[in-house]
Amino acid sequence: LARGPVASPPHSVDAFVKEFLRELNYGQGVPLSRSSLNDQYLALARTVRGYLTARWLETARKRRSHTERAVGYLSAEYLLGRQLDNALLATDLTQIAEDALHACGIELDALRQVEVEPGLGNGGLGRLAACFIDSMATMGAPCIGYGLRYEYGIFKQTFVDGRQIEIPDNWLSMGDPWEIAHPEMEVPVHFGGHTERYVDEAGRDRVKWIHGWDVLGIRYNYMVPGYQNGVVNTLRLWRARATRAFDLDIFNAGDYAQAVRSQTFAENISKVLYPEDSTPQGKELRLQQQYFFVACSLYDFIKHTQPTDFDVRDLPERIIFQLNDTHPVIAIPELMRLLVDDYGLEWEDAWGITRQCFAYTCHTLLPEALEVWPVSLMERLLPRHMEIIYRINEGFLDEVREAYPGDELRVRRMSIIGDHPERSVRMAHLATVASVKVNGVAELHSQLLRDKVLNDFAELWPDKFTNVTNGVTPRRFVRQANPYLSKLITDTIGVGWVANLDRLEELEVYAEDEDFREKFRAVKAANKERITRVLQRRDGIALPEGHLLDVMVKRLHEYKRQSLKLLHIVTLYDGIISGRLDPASVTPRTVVFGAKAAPGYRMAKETIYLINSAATVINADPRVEGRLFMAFPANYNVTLAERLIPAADLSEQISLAGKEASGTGNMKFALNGALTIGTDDGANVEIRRLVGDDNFFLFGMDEPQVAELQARGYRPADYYETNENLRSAINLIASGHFTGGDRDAAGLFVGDLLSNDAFLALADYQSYMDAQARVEAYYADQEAWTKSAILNVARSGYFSSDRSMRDYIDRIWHVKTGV
Ligand code: 26V
Repeated sequence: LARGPVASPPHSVDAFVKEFLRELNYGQGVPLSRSSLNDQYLALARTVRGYLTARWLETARKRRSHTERAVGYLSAEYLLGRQLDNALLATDLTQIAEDALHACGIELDALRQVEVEPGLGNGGLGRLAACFIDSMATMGAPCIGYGLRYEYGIFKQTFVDGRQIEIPDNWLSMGDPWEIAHPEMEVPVHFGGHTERYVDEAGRDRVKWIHGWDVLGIRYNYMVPGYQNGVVNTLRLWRARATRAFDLDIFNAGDYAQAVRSQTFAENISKVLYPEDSTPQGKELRLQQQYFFVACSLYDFIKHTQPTDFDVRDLPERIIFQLNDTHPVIAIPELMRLLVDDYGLEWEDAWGITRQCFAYTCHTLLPEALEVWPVSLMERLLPRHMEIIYRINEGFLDEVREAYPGDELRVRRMSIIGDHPERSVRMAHLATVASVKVNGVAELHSQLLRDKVLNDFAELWPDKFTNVTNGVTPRRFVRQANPYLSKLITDTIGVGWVANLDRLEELEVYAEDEDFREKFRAVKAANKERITRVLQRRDGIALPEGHLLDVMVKRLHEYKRQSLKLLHIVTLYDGIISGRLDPASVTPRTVVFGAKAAPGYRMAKETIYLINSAATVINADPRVEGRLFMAFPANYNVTLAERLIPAADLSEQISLAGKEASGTGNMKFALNGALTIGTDDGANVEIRRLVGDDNFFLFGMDEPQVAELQARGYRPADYYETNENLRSAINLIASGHFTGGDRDAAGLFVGDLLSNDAFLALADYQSYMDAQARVEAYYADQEAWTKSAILNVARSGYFSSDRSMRDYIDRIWHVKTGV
């Protein structure tokens, strides 16, 4: 009898039908004739998963037998998107599945719609993690993703009278066929209590952490298939469960209800994703989440993935933990604790090991987004870790004093512990001190990290700092999301581009080919028809035909300046209704917004309300009919992105220069043949350099100009007073025209723009309007526009996350690829 893994089922329609019916009958317990759509979807998903399993086990077996260095990607978020199509593509089963289901009287497309996407992330950072694990699998690189299995992902957004309402995302309610639970694999995680000093048998001073309370980490595995290469890596997410001791004590004391409540308390840890993505709230539960998943992951890696005779001193040869922002940075003192307290290593030896095991990616430039944790909270929740952080800081500040004698100001600036407004741990400093490398996510961002945010550290350790420009997976965001374009590309240059996106450059010559251009336009038109059907069905929105499709989709944040986009639309509208603008001279345009606001972010929510209000009024006004249309489908997510981005003509990337670390939506649009209107910010800089100035609409101040204006003293009212169109547009909003006469409703928005405007929307307004005029003129020449769109595709191969992974491997991880 074979004790190893079974083989995959054969790649044939017959075999697929057999597996599918078996899953339906034995897995769901229903005959085909009585099965619901959900039964069918679950059976299909399990069937496809079955095809992956043998490869997954085989990948894991190979990895165990070659003890080469692996990457442990530590991320509090993975914004995965739907799994079915991706798994079908990876296994090359799409056609077989379609035929097999057809034989059973089922449409594959109907089952696709059933899947609820796992929204275990907020935005860019979480989606990036999902792209990275896809690319690592496709490159056959050893990588295990670690994170949290939130029971509730990012909230579902709905609009009631134009205002955002958040609905819990109960994504697991219909069952998740992709996860493999291991309830028997329990990892103990401790919190609270205090520490005690003692002397061990060898006469050494040691510390013991007397825990206050514990929870258990339950392992959930997800398969991460490479693109048609037989590799299947692992994403391991943790769920919190109460220990038995936790409730038994109280139970024995007779208070059953309290026992159940405390169980809930422990299990709350993995209950919900925090929906803030820029301003840390310093919430205790969030720190619990961070420590919980990181403690589980380190324990799991050391105890469960390494041979039993493994020596922790060899850890740097076996693993590099990549810290996805500061969220998992508590892993640093946790590893020190394991090495010193549990494995009995000397402090200096442990620190030498720890300093080789971590690398840190920073994803922001906003000072308010840098996480800090109050010392008081740390002492209460993780007393041993707080001691360790103090000791790390002592050693580090000695280093600083040695390098800069007498410079106590610098010592204070660089300290891991900050004093204002309260004593707290600066997680970015801790990460920087302990990491082999620190990277930003686009060239400009990395440079600003070096020159500004982490300047003192870059002076001390210049070689520690590096850049890895973000990327996106071409499997999901081109091959799956844009089947028409994919077919055109494959018909033209062959199929190799899907795993080697640089090959898109072979399309460059076709920009001059009239026949190809026509086909390219037909693809765009077909994608517009598709999004029209989607928005009709999903939101009841009727998109007009034949418009320039202008899309701004991203989290709602002031620095991203959805406000500026709104000012543009209102200016056009105002121009037409006031008679200053001849409607016939305005390019028919549909503007689509997609954006969630953090539930407690007032200004962001006001902006959503204003956009919705403007949409209602503008879409109903016959004076602009056929010229201007606005759509704001609720609940923008990965699934909608996959439909919307391929249809876009114009990509809005209009953040204030120096604020958007990279952006990744910008890359997805360019790869799908949209032209960008954008500032010199984040990865826009690199996109423009690669696609060329003629194929990109640049506007606005650059970062040095922004810094200069702010140093001079920025007065938004000056722009209002001197720019007539701007003044008129703002007045129209302030008058309550869009908000049913309610002036207060627009008050916060207008008031802030005129008196504060922290992100300089008014300063960039005229330049933005001029760039939009250039867009209109260029769009009128469809041949020229199409050429530029093709060149955007042909020159954007660099933005594959496969290339990002190459860069991480070469500059930071130094792991081997290929199986
Ligand atoms: C930050 C925080 C702050 C504490 C509260 C919870 C929370 C949750 C998520 C985040 C992440 C914000 C940083 C982020 O998403 N940055 C984005 O990362 C993208 C990938 O690198 C990049 O393309 C975007 O420009 C950047 O804004």
